[in-house]
Amino acid sequence: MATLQLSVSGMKCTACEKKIVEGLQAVEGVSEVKADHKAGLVELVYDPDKVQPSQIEEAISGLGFQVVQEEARSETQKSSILQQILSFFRS
Ligand SMILES: [Cu+2]
Repeated sequence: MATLQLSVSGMKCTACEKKIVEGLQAVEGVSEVKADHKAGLVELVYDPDKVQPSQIEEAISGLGFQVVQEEARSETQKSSILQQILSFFRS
C-alpha cells in the first residue's frame, strides 16, 4: 500500500470534500480518502499495483477540481506505519 497527499484547488465546502472522497473511493485500488477543503489537501491510501498517482490525479480533474501539486508520496510494506496511517484516516 502507499499513501499520497495532494494539494487540490477548487474545494469550497464539505460538499466538495464529499464529492472528492466518494469519487476517489470509486477508483479501483483506492482504499481510504480524506479531503480537507480548508487546507486544500486530499490524502489517500492506495494500492500501487492497481492504480497509479497519475490516474488518481486524472480522477480528481474529472471531478472538476485541480491538483496543484503533489505534496508527499510514500510506499511502505511496514504494517506499523500503515496502521498509523489508517488510524489517522479513521480519527
Ligand atoms: Cu463545495
